[in-house]
Amino acid sequence: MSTVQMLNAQFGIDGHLSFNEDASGLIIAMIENSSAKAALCLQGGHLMTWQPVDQSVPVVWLSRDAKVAAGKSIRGGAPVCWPWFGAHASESSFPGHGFARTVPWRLLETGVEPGGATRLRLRLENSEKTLAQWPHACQLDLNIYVGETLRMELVTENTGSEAFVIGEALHTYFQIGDIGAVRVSGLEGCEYWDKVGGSNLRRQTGSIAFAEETDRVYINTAAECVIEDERLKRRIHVSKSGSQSTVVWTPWVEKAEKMGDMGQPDGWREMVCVESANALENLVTVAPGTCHSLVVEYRAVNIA
Ligand code: TA6
Repeated sequence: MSTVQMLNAQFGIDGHLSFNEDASGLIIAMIENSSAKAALCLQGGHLMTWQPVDQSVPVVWLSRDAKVAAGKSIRGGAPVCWPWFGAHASESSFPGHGFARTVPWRLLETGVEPGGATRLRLRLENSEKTLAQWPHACQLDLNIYVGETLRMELVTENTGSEAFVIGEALHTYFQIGDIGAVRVSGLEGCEYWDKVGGSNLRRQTGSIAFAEETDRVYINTAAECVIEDERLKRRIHVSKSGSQSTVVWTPWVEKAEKMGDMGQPDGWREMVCVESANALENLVTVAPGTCHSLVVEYRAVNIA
Protein backbone atom coordinates (compact mmCIF):
# COMPACT_ATOMS: atom_id res chain seq x y z
CA MET A 1 0.00 0.00 0.00
CA SER A 2 1.39 3.47 -0.97
CA THR A 3 1.82 6.33 1.43
CA VAL A 4 -1.18 8.07 -0.10
CA GLN A 5 -3.32 4.94 0.16
CA MET A 6 -2.25 4.52 3.79
CA LEU A 7 -3.06 8.15 4.59
CA ASN A 8 -6.47 7.91 2.95
CA ALA A 9 -7.21 4.69 4.80
CA GLN A 10 -6.05 5.99 8.19
CA PHE A 11 -6.90 9.70 8.06
CA GLY A 12 -9.24 10.28 5.10
CA ILE A 13 -12.80 11.41 5.90
CA ASP A 14 -15.54 10.95 3.31
CA GLY A 15 -16.99 14.29 2.30
CA HIS A 16 -14.18 16.17 4.10
CA LEU A 17 -10.63 15.06 3.50
CA SER A 18 -8.51 13.08 1.05
CA PHE A 19 -4.81 12.89 0.17
CA ASN A 20 -3.06 13.09 -3.19
CA GLU A 21 0.56 12.85 -4.24
CA ASP A 22 1.79 15.90 -6.11
CA ALA A 23 3.95 15.53 -9.23
CA SER A 24 6.89 16.40 -6.97
CA GLY A 25 6.08 13.40 -4.78
CA LEU A 26 4.89 15.54 -1.88
CA ILE A 27 1.59 14.73 -0.17
CA ILE A 28 -1.25 17.26 -0.48
CA ALA A 29 -4.32 17.08 1.76
CA MET A 30 -7.47 18.23 -0.04
CA ILE A 31 -10.16 19.48 2.33
CA GLU A 32 -13.71 20.20 1.17
CA ASN A 33 -16.70 20.45 3.48
CA SER A 34 -20.01 22.30 3.56
CA SER A 35 -18.29 25.55 4.63
CA ALA A 36 -15.01 25.77 2.75
CA LYS A 37 -12.30 24.12 0.72
CA ALA A 38 -8.58 24.15 1.36
CA ALA A 39 -5.33 22.46 0.43
CA LEU A 40 -2.41 21.64 2.69
CA CYS A 41 1.05 20.29 1.89
CA LEU A 42 2.26 17.91 4.60
CA GLN A 43 5.80 19.18 4.08
CA GLY A 44 6.07 22.29 6.22
CA GLY A 45 2.58 21.87 7.64
CA HIS A 46 1.86 24.32 4.86
CA LEU A 47 -1.75 25.45 4.40
CA MET A 48 -1.69 26.42 0.74
CA THR A 49 -5.10 27.90 0.14
CA TRP A 50 -8.48 28.39 1.84
CA GLN A 51 -11.78 29.45 0.27
CA PRO A 52 -15.05 29.62 2.21
CA VAL A 53 -18.14 28.72 0.14
CA ASP A 54 -19.43 32.31 0.21
CA GLN A 55 -16.21 33.67 -1.32
CA SER A 56 -15.80 33.90 -5.11
CA VAL A 57 -12.02 33.71 -4.84
CA PRO A 58 -9.72 32.18 -2.18
CA VAL A 59 -9.01 34.18 0.98
CA VAL A 60 -5.57 32.64 1.39
CA TRP A 61 -3.55 33.30 -1.77
CA LEU A 62 -1.34 30.84 -3.65
CA SER A 63 0.91 32.11 -6.40
CA ARG A 64 0.08 30.72 -9.82
CA ASP A 65 3.83 30.18 -10.13
CA ALA A 66 4.13 28.44 -6.76
CA LYS A 67 6.46 25.46 -6.96
CA VAL A 68 5.90 22.40 -4.78
CA ALA A 69 9.24 20.63 -4.29
CA ALA A 70 10.98 18.70 -1.53
CA GLY A 71 12.92 20.98 0.75
CA LYS A 72 11.63 24.16 -0.87
CA SER A 73 9.16 26.71 0.52
CA ILE A 74 5.90 27.23 -1.38
CA ARG A 75 5.05 30.79 -2.47
CA GLY A 76 1.80 31.67 -0.82
CA GLY A 77 -0.53 30.08 1.69
CA ALA A 78 0.46 30.26 5.36
CA PRO A 79 4.15 29.34 5.66
CA VAL A 80 5.25 28.34 9.17
CA CYS A 81 8.26 30.46 10.11
CA TRP A 82 9.97 28.76 13.07
CA PRO A 83 12.14 28.61 15.25
CA TRP A 84 13.34 32.00 14.06
CA PHE A 85 11.83 34.79 11.96
CA GLY A 86 13.87 36.42 9.21
CA ALA A 87 17.61 35.72 9.01
CA HIS A 88 19.18 33.51 11.69
CA ALA A 89 20.81 35.66 14.36
CA SER A 90 24.32 34.31 13.73
CA GLU A 91 24.36 31.65 11.00
CA SER A 92 23.88 33.20 7.55
CA SER A 93 23.89 29.71 6.01
CA PHE A 94 20.74 28.75 7.92
CA PRO A 95 17.44 29.21 6.01
CA GLY A 96 15.58 32.51 6.32
CA HIS A 97 12.43 32.16 8.47
CA GLY A 98 13.69 28.89 9.98
CA PHE A 99 13.49 25.33 8.69
CA ALA A 100 9.94 24.37 9.74
CA ARG A 101 8.33 25.19 6.38
CA THR A 102 10.67 23.00 4.34
CA VAL A 103 10.96 19.78 6.39
CA PRO A 104 8.61 16.79 6.70
CA TRP A 105 5.70 16.94 9.12
CA ARG A 106 3.73 13.94 10.32
CA LEU A 107 -0.06 13.77 10.41
CA LEU A 108 -1.17 12.96 13.97
CA GLU A 109 -4.95 13.02 13.74
CA THR A 110 -7.89 14.23 11.68
CA GLY A 111 -11.57 14.69 12.47
CA VAL A 112 -14.71 16.78 12.17
CA GLU A 113 -15.48 19.48 14.73
CA PRO A 114 -18.99 19.78 16.23
CA GLY A 115 -19.62 22.83 14.02
CA GLY A 116 -18.56 20.91 10.90
CA ALA A 117 -15.01 22.22 10.45
CA THR A 118 -12.39 19.73 9.29
CA ARG A 119 -9.58 19.26 11.82
CA LEU A 120 -6.00 18.22 11.06
CA ARG A 121 -3.21 17.93 13.62
CA LEU A 122 0.39 17.75 12.41
CA ARG A 123 3.82 17.51 14.06
CA LEU A 124 7.20 18.60 12.74
CA GLU A 125 9.52 15.61 12.40
CA ASN A 126 12.80 16.38 14.15
CA SER A 127 15.89 15.08 12.36
CA GLU A 128 19.66 15.36 12.38
CA LYS A 129 19.26 18.40 10.14
CA THR A 130 16.78 20.18 12.39
CA LEU A 131 18.70 19.31 15.57
CA ALA A 132 21.91 20.58 13.97
CA GLN A 133 20.27 23.98 13.52
CA TRP A 134 18.15 23.87 16.66
CA PRO A 135 19.68 21.64 19.37
CA HIS A 136 16.79 21.81 21.81
CA ALA A 137 14.38 19.20 23.18
CA CYS A 138 11.13 20.44 21.74
CA GLN A 139 8.08 19.49 19.75
CA LEU A 140 6.19 21.65 17.23
CA ASP A 141 2.57 20.93 16.46
CA LEU A 142 0.12 22.64 14.13
CA ASN A 143 -3.61 22.22 14.65
CA ILE A 144 -5.75 23.45 11.74
CA TYR A 145 -9.52 23.87 11.63
CA VAL A 146 -10.99 24.49 8.16
CA GLY A 147 -14.53 25.90 8.12
CA GLU A 148 -16.25 29.23 7.53
CA THR A 149 -13.30 30.53 9.52
CA LEU A 150 -9.74 29.25 9.32
CA ARG A 151 -8.11 28.64 12.71
CA MET A 152 -4.46 27.59 13.13
CA GLU A 153 -2.68 26.85 16.41
CA LEU A 154 1.13 26.65 16.31
CA VAL A 155 2.17 24.95 19.54
CA THR A 156 5.79 24.81 20.73
CA GLU A 157 6.43 22.42 23.62
CA ASN A 158 9.69 22.49 25.59
CA THR A 159 10.24 18.83 26.45
CA GLY A 160 13.68 19.43 27.90
CA SER A 161 15.19 20.88 31.06
CA GLU A 162 16.52 24.16 29.64
CA ALA A 163 14.54 27.20 28.49
CA PHE A 164 14.90 28.26 24.87
CA VAL A 165 13.93 31.35 22.86
CA ILE A 166 11.97 31.24 19.59
CA GLY A 167 10.93 33.64 16.88
CA GLU A 168 7.98 32.57 14.74
CA ALA A 169 5.22 33.59 12.37
CA LEU A 170 2.30 32.31 10.41
CA HIS A 171 3.41 34.16 7.30
CA THR A 172 0.02 34.24 5.61
CA TYR A 173 -0.60 35.59 2.13
CA PHE A 174 -4.12 36.97 1.70
CA GLN A 175 -5.80 37.28 -1.70
CA ILE A 176 -7.00 40.78 -2.58
CA GLY A 177 -8.45 42.52 -5.64
CA ASP A 178 -5.52 44.91 -6.04
CA ILE A 179 -2.80 46.13 -3.67
CA GLY A 180 -3.68 49.73 -4.60
CA ALA A 181 -7.27 49.25 -3.44
CA VAL A 182 -6.88 47.79 0.05
CA ARG A 183 -6.23 49.23 3.49
CA VAL A 184 -5.13 47.40 6.64
CA SER A 185 -6.54 48.69 9.91
CA GLY A 186 -5.89 47.70 13.53
CA LEU A 187 -2.29 48.84 13.90
CA GLU A 188 -2.96 52.53 14.40
CA GLY A 189 -0.55 54.01 16.98
CA CYS A 190 1.70 50.92 17.04
CA GLU A 191 5.46 51.14 16.72
CA TYR A 192 7.02 49.25 13.85
CA TRP A 193 10.41 48.44 12.37
CA ASP A 194 10.40 49.64 8.78
CA LYS A 195 12.65 47.18 6.93
CA VAL A 196 12.60 48.99 3.60
CA GLY A 197 15.86 50.90 3.10
CA GLY A 198 17.41 49.74 6.36
CA SER A 199 15.67 49.36 9.67
CA ASN A 200 14.00 52.39 11.20
CA LEU A 201 11.63 52.52 14.16
CA ARG A 202 8.47 54.43 13.32
CA ARG A 203 4.88 54.76 14.61
CA GLN A 204 1.77 53.99 12.57
CA THR A 205 -0.72 56.79 12.04
CA GLY A 206 -4.07 55.79 10.58
CA SER A 207 -4.71 52.64 8.57
CA ILE A 208 -2.13 51.27 6.11
CA ALA A 209 -2.43 51.88 2.37
CA PHE A 210 0.09 50.62 -0.20
CA ALA A 211 1.91 52.52 -2.94
CA GLU A 212 5.42 50.99 -2.75
CA GLU A 213 7.36 48.08 -1.25
CA THR A 214 6.19 47.74 2.33
CA ASP A 215 7.91 45.50 4.88
CA ARG A 216 7.07 46.36 8.48
CA VAL A 217 7.30 44.48 11.76
CA TYR A 218 4.77 46.00 14.16
CA ILE A 219 5.80 45.25 17.73
CA ASN A 220 4.00 44.89 21.06
CA THR A 221 0.59 44.45 19.51
CA ALA A 222 -2.02 41.73 19.97
CA ALA A 223 -4.54 43.64 17.87
CA GLU A 224 -6.90 42.15 15.35
CA CYS A 225 -6.25 43.48 11.85
CA VAL A 226 -8.78 44.00 9.11
CA ILE A 227 -7.94 43.96 5.39
CA GLU A 228 -10.56 46.18 3.74
CA ASP A 229 -10.81 45.17 0.08
CA GLU A 230 -12.61 47.76 -2.06
CA ARG A 231 -12.27 45.72 -5.28
CA LEU A 232 -13.46 42.34 -3.95
CA LYS A 233 -15.94 44.05 -1.62
CA ARG A 234 -14.91 42.12 1.45
CA ARG A 235 -13.17 42.46 4.76
CA ILE A 236 -10.72 39.84 6.00
CA HIS A 237 -10.47 39.72 9.79
CA VAL A 238 -7.09 38.54 11.08
CA SER A 239 -7.36 37.86 14.80
CA LYS A 240 -4.66 36.24 16.94
CA SER A 241 -3.48 35.26 20.40
CA GLY A 242 -0.04 34.38 21.70
CA SER A 243 1.47 36.82 19.20
CA GLN A 244 2.91 40.25 19.96
CA SER A 245 4.17 41.14 16.48
CA THR A 246 2.34 41.68 13.20
CA VAL A 247 4.24 41.80 9.91
CA VAL A 248 2.75 43.65 6.94
CA TRP A 249 4.42 43.03 3.59
CA THR A 250 4.08 43.63 -0.10
CA PRO A 251 7.18 43.15 -2.27
CA TRP A 252 6.01 45.61 -4.97
CA VAL A 253 7.13 45.27 -8.56
CA GLU A 254 10.95 45.18 -8.41
CA LYS A 255 11.31 42.70 -5.56
CA ALA A 256 8.46 40.59 -7.01
CA GLU A 257 10.28 40.31 -10.33
CA LYS A 258 13.49 39.26 -8.55
CA MET A 259 11.58 36.62 -6.57
CA GLY A 260 10.33 35.12 -9.82
CA ASP A 261 7.50 33.05 -8.31
CA MET A 262 4.95 35.70 -7.50
CA GLY A 263 2.91 34.91 -10.64
CA GLN A 264 3.60 36.73 -13.87
CA PRO A 265 2.97 39.41 -14.87
CA ASP A 266 1.71 41.05 -11.68
CA GLY A 267 0.55 38.37 -9.29
CA TRP A 268 2.09 40.42 -6.47
CA ARG A 269 -0.76 42.93 -6.88
CA GLU A 270 -3.27 40.26 -5.79
CA MET A 271 -1.74 39.51 -2.40
CA VAL A 272 -0.82 41.16 0.85
CA CYS A 273 0.85 39.50 3.83
CA VAL A 274 -0.50 40.16 7.30
CA GLU A 275 1.56 37.83 9.45
CA SER A 276 0.93 36.97 13.09
CA ALA A 277 4.36 36.63 14.63
CA ASN A 278 6.74 36.94 17.57
CA ALA A 279 9.84 38.69 16.24
CA LEU A 280 12.52 41.26 17.19
CA GLU A 281 11.62 42.62 20.65
CA ASN A 282 8.85 40.03 20.94
CA LEU A 283 10.84 36.77 20.91
CA VAL A 284 9.31 34.12 23.20
CA THR A 285 11.13 32.27 25.98
CA VAL A 286 9.63 28.79 26.42
CA ALA A 287 10.35 27.43 29.91
CA PRO A 288 11.13 23.72 30.45
CA GLY A 289 8.03 21.56 30.50
CA THR A 290 5.77 24.30 29.15
CA CYS A 291 3.97 25.02 25.88
CA HIS A 292 3.60 28.28 23.94
CA SER A 293 0.78 28.66 21.38
CA LEU A 294 0.50 31.17 18.58
CA VAL A 295 -3.12 31.10 17.40
CA VAL A 296 -4.78 32.83 14.43
CA GLU A 297 -8.34 32.91 13.20
CA TYR A 298 -9.29 34.30 9.80
CA ARG A 299 -12.79 35.29 8.66
CA ALA A 300 -13.93 36.86 5.39
CA VAL A 301 -17.03 39.07 5.44
CA ASN A 302 -18.67 40.30 2.24
CA ILE A 303 -19.61 43.98 2.22
CA ALA A 304 -22.30 45.55 0.07
O1 TA6 B 1 7.68 38.72 6.18
C1 TA6 B 1 8.23 39.59 5.22
C2 TA6 B 1 9.53 38.99 4.74
O2 TA6 B 1 10.45 38.83 5.80
C3 TA6 B 1 10.08 39.88 3.62
O3 TA6 B 1 11.22 40.58 4.05
C4 TA6 B 1 10.38 38.87 2.50
O4 TA6 B 1 11.67 38.34 2.64
C5 TA6 B 1 9.28 37.84 2.77
O5 TA6 B 1 9.30 37.69 4.18
C6 TA6 B 1 9.38 36.56 1.99
O6 TA6 B 1 10.37 35.76 2.48
P1 TA6 B 1 10.61 34.32 1.77
O7 TA6 B 1 11.76 33.73 2.51
O8 TA6 B 1 9.34 33.51 1.94
O9 TA6 B 1 10.86 34.61 0.31
